[in-house]
Amino acid sequence: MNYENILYEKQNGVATITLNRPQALNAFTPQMNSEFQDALRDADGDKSIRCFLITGSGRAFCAGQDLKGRTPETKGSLGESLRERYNPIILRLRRTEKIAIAAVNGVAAGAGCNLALACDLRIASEEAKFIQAFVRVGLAPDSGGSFFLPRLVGLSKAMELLLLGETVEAQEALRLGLVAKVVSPDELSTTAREMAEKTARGPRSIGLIKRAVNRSLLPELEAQLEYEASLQEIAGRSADYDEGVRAFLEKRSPIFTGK
Ligand code: T3D
Repeated sequence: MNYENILYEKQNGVATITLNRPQALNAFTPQMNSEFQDALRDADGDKSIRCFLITGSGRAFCAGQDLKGRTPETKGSLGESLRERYNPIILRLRRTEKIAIAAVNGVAAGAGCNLALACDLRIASEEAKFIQAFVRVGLAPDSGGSFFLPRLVGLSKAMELLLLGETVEAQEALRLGLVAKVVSPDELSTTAREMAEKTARGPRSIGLIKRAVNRSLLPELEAQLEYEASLQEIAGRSADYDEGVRAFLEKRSPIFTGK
């Protein structure tokens, strides 16, 4: 497959995928999603690769779903979109023995935030921000946000972040345990690559460590992803979601009615 919306390279046991739509803060279109899934599938099937390194180009990591394709006329079924486009990514990242690292170079919002949370390790630039943006546009969390976030930061903080949709800056993310390390923007790619190559050079047990942790999580994760999709189907049909998307595209605050 020729990639237009991602960059993909393999070196020293590490497959690096760079989301590459900087003009839209690397928001996911169906094409970028399909390219990302294809690259992950390739890396997962390549015996020389033991680590995935995921990052974004420009000033963002990923702003989640591209909302320009989500007007009332074009939005379609959000539940189906999650089942086809997002849940397979999250499941592959968790099911594989290969280690997934997110190098969060800038803002990570919505499904972009939860893509980072699904990875085994996150290293953030001082400019990174984490936003559970769903509520801002009238949606519920998806891509595993309702699964990973409470496990990472505890129930109380998770509810605060999900219900209020406020921005978590990099240092706060470190304090909360959302990320393993914060470095300057200049250091991010070198430090993330060093971490990735270290895991790629690690003993056989690296994959077994992931399997051990996954065993306690995976059955619940699969069920939760499906449940999120069914809830997002409801949210996607609401008047508030249409208003949320319209307001985002018109660069104004939404006026929600609870309907
Ligand atoms: O639909 C389904 O299939 C279900 C799945 C849903 C999963 C989801 O991810 S839902 C959540 C979608 N994402 C969001 O709600 C986040 C939307 N973006 C933002 O809230 C803000 O852009 C940020 C907080 C991330 C960053 O703010 P800021 O002020 O730094 O940048 P900006 O000016 O808002 O954005 C810069 C450009 O990127 C701008 O384009 P322009 O005006 O320069 O032409 C903006 O429209 C574009 N952009 C940012 N995010 C998206 C986007 N374009 C399309 N979709 C986006 N998600």
